[in-house]
Amino acid sequence: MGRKNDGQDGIWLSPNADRRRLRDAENARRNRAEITKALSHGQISRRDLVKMGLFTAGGTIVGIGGLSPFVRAQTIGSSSSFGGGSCSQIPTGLPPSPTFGVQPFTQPMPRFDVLVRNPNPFTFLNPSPTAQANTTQQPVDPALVGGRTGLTGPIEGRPPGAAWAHQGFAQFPPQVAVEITTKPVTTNNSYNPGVTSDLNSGINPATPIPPQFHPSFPVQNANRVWTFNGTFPPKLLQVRYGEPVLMRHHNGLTTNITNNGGFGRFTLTTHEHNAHHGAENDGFTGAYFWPNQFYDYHYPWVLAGFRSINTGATDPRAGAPDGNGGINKVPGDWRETMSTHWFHDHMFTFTDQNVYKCNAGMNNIYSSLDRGNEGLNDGVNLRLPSGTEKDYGNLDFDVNLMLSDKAWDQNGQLTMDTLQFDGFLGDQMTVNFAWKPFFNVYARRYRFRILNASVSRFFALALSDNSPFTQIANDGNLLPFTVPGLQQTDQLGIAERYDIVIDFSRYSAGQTVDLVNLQQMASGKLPGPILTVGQAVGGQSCDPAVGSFLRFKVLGPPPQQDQSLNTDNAPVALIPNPVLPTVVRQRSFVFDDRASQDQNDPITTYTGNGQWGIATENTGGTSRHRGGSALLADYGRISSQPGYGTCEEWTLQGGFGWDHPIHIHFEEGQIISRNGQAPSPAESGRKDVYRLRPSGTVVIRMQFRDWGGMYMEHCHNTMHEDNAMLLRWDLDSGTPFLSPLPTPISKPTGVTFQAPDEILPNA
Ligand SMILES: [Cu+2]
Repeated sequence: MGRKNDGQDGIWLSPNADRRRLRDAENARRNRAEITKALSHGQISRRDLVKMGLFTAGGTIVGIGGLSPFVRAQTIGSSSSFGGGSCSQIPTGLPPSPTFGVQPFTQPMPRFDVLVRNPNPFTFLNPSPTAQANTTQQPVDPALVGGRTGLTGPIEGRPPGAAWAHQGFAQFPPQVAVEITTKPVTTNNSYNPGVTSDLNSGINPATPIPPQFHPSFPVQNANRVWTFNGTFPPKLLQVRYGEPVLMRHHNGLTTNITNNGGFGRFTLTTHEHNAHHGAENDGFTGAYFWPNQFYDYHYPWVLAGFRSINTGATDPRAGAPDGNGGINKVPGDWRETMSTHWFHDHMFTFTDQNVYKCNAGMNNIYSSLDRGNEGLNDGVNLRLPSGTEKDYGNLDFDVNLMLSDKAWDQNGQLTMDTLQFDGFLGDQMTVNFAWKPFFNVYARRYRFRILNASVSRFFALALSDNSPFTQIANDGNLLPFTVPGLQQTDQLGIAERYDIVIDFSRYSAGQTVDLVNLQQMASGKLPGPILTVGQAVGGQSCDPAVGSFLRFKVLGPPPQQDQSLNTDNAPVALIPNPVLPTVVRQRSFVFDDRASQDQNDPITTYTGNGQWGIATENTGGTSRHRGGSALLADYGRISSQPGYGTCEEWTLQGGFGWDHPIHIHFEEGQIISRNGQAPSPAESGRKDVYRLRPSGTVVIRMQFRDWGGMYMEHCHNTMHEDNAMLLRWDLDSGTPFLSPLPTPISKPTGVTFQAPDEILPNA
């Protein structure tokens, strides 16, 4: 272990803990909330906190002055035993979230709210979308510019000019417009679940949905929760290959930086995770935009390799539903077909807070292989559980699940301790922003697209009766072969997605079975022990987010026969891995703590006392633990410049007792080995998040092609990402790119550019 246990590790106070300790914890929470608030309002910097003596050199808060609720607490190590009867507990840093006497599994789980797709983007959107950022000027609210009046800024916050123009805008003109606005939360009066009420646990979509984690919990204040379109439940985007989308994202947050309920930042940048798109549409952490601005994201939805493979679009496996039972063939490699994505805020050093405020949605991608229609039998369609009514995109038996742990204060308002630099854990489980709901199912096969949208929590999932299920996808991608007969998932790290098929035909009407979290955590640094189902549902865990969190209630036989692919028994071939060209370069990245900063740009650099960083072979070869030096985030620093059109092998190294789920933007990778061993069947497909495991090393291969610009690599424990385990890598795809690419500097009056702060040697 690199750092001693200083009291920041998981302390889970029982709601029945001695009153003085609870009172101390509440006082400490208040004091810490004041600091969090000042940080989020930009009144103080993390560096100020160090000067004030509130942080240790290691970046953790010192146990003085009522700031740490743990000063007098007994600590529980991450590998501590569960049970022992002494710790029915609550999570790190906060008093227990009240549940107001409400029983779990008493509210229906809402299906996602399907975003409206509008035809004719060029006439639907006003102003019409443009290849380069629209720099039409508008007055800037003085609140955004220190009270100065009379200033103007662009209506679009995208960096201007050719280098940030939509790549391929003329070749792939948008055919669908989606308009979304991130707003303070309010009541949803236009819920579109995309399915009938019997498939949505009886929810009547015409009934307004207030922003509550449970109908008997308080309504969330507008400044505590910020969502896409300002409402619950989370939003679902449905797209298909060959149909470019223009997503116009409006920033509808207030211009008052302090109107955030104590956490979150009003500047936004949206990452479609892990789209194969130009970097101008990738939600680069420094390309954020301001209240009253919009940002046009152009999603061409092409198959990777489209410039060199199947360029004549002759292979029906490379295609998309055409709306009439046929296939619209597209160029590219059919083995690169993707299925389950999500999109979320990526604001520099505030991603954790903004995503935690519920600024996250999901994106289902439909293809000729994965059509969202289980009835169409054309020899290409894999007929995964979905439905048959529509040509594609049936959601009847294809269900998105967004898992996230939350915490709320004594008034039931969403809250967060942003000073938990090791990682923030909530003590309450939500699915689709609903606290411990139930979901009605018919006795047939269902596909669940399960996303871990937490800040720092890992999951391991099982059914409460230990029944088997089948994994069909990992991250965005269908596996080479289904993995049937699983009784629990692998660990599901932050931002990972597992698609699983559960066959409820073994149950009869009136029976229930729960989805259970087996993954105990006592620290945001890494997952602890994985419990058995018996232990997890038996209430033996110290971790209140362990146990049943979603109850399936079986309605009985389905109204129509299940026509989906039988994935219950033997492995079935889905999508083989793409064939990778020869590796031209190897790189290593070490994810470590005790990172340092060698730059001082006030905008592009993480200026605090950073906990986490990344070492490359160019920063001394290894991490500080190994005699090298990990660097804190600076989005003006170019750490790597892989060659356009090449394949590289990257070694991602963790260790020292932490687990980092590493996300590499833009390109899917294949795991070559994990600690020298071949990956498990469930990890043998393409990935975009790689859990390193404590002391783990993962070797992956990726090719870099089709689009260019500045992308990122970071830990997706967003607390680690924001403090400051993130780097920038650039891909130079030729004209119009400059090499090096200048760094965008976002201001309400417009984005300017500056030379990179640094290009690492041999990048
Ligand atoms: Cu991490």
